[in-house]
Amino acid sequence: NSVALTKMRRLNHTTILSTFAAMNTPKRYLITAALPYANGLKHIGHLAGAYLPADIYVRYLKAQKRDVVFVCGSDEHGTAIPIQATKEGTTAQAIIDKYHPIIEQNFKDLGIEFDIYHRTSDPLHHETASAFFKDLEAKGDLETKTSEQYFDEATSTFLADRYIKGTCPNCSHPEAYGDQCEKCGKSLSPEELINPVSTLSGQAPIKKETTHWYLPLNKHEDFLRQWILNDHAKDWRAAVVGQCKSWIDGGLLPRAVTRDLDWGVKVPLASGAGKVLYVWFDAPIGYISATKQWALNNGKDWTPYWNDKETKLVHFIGKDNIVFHCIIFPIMLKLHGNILPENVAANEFMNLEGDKMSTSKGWSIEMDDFINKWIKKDNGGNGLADSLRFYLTAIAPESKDSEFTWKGFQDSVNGELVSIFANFVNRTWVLMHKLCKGKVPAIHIEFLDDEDQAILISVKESKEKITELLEQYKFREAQFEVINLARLGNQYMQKKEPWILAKNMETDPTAQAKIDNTMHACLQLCANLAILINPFLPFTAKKMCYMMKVVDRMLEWENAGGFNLLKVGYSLRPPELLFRKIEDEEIEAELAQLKSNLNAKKTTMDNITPAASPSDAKDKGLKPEIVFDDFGKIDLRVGTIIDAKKVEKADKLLQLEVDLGTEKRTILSGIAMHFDPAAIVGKQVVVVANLAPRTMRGVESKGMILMAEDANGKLYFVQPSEAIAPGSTIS
Ligand code: B3M
Ligand code: ZN
Repeated sequence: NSVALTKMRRLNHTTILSTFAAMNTPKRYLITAALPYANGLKHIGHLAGAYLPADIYVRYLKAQKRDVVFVCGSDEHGTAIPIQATKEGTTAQAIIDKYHPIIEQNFKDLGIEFDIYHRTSDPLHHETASAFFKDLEAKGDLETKTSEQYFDEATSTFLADRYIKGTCPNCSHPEAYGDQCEKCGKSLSPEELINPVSTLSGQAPIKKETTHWYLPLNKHEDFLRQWILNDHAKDWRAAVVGQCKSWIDGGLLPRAVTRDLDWGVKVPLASGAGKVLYVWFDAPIGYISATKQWALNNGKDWTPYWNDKETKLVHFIGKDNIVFHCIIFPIMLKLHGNILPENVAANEFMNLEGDKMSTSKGWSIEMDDFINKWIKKDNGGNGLADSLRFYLTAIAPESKDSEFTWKGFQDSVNGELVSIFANFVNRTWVLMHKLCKGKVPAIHIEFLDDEDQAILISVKESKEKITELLEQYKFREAQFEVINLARLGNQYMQKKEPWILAKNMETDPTAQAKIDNTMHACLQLCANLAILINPFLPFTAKKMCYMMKVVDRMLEWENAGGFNLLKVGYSLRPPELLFRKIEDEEIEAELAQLKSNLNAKKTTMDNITPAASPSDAKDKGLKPEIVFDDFGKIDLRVGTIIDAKKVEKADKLLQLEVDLGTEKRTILSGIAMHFDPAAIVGKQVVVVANLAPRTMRGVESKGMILMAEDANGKLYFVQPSEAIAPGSTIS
């Protein structure tokens, strides 16, 4: 079969000039993963959102022998830390000293391999952040402004960020913080909160004058438009570009970059005594300090990683951090003379068993818990860290929110890792030991056939595809392709049936040669699988190297795609157990645990927090059942919008005048980001007419209008099918 042979040789000895080999390779890479707040344990949603995809990308780049530095570390400032200290009855310093090492170790146990895991409490970071601020201040890039800010009289504290809570103007979540609503992810300022209260005293704050430094984001709109909406519209994820667009289109405002707090990086100016840098000003600078520390540790120069245009900077984050990494930090970098990110690979959220993951509510799986329960208990010997990595990547929320379920974990591990990947590797090893004396068998050219050739071509093609997907940050699909290749391996072996040939040894003199060819191909395929799976499942790849008696260098990417990885005659070790099955009882125990965590937290939380808002039920199925009388209490009327205008200093609110037939009402509605006021005058709407009035921004809102929202967050008016008299009832 000489045709097959020539083709096989050609494929083996020429490199396919893929689009990527031809593509310009950056001189070096700097990869960052969001710095976790060291205020508590981190859950697997965090892992799936930023750290795991970043780690996969970095492992791939390193296998490509690229110059890459992967930085991360603890974010130890901001109000989240002292607040946790109060909760645990200790100091902020004690909190970060407790959580920093735990989180760092958790990442290690899950195979997330940073080149440096730094911390923002380090003096090097304080120096770096101070110098950065001073530079911008000296160049006149910051503005100062004196304004009235919320102040808690009971504790004599200015209330910024997490020291203030209130209702989210965007989604009505009653527990939104002064910097962000954790429910809908919107970035907020304390002024936007409805009915704000101090989280320190529980009292409504007063306003008091204070002076702060601001970064005038508004002055950089043109730059952002050009850089994001024009230059990166195609290569960034659609959701990232979309969020940026709505921020820019909504009009950017100057953003305070200092705070009246004593925990953080001190403002390095005499006039800033008693103030610190805003945590979101200092934290991303933490990427730079981490790079500096890495350079110091390794005798390297950090500067080209932040200053040379030939460096490719990529941030891995969760979607709630988009505005900081795509808008605020890039403006800071530009002003400071640094390079800008080439990409910001933000993931959506990963939910858990039908609800949003939340450590405080007890509805989450902490990395620490998973490690203690699953990995440590089994002596880490069975690839459970990789099993988790595998499932999290298989359901990676790359383009939409996804959902972790314990059943899904079980199905994914048992159905793909165990019965496809591990099964192929294990069968290959067992048969090779049984039929080929534990050595890599020779190839017998005269017996090679089309199937042998096809499997080699599949390896080449799959490597190309996986490479392409990884370069595009499509980790989920890339991993799927690796499993597909193992699936092909199983099919190939099934067709070849070497165990049948083995039975015909006496009658068929060619049987051993054919068995050798098949087992040779299967072994080479396993070696390829080790290389291709390595970015995703590094522990597994290592075990496979051990089985093959090869050094880790074999895992270099350029080695994949050929069938010459293992030398003929080389003797191999017995098979290792790569993964174990996940049993039903284990899944049931986890589900029961989750429910009891939730109940335990719920009893403690019921005393301190208001009841969940109706919108809590929004992202999952239906709200709890009600009786007709509950519904009957709501007075719904048809109204006609007769006037609409923006509310000053509230970019989300529209002030509507609504004709209700017998009276005209002023109603504030959080729809300003969605509708042009002029375009909605004349529209009919459904009004909750007997809702208690509420004052926002000094305007009394009497009633609420109903809106429908689709999965993309787009809003629609709810209205009668034809225009009818205002005041008409709805029931
Ligand atoms: N610590 C928020 C978070 O963990 C914040 C990220 C900082 S990245 C510079 O989601
Ligand atoms: Zn919200």
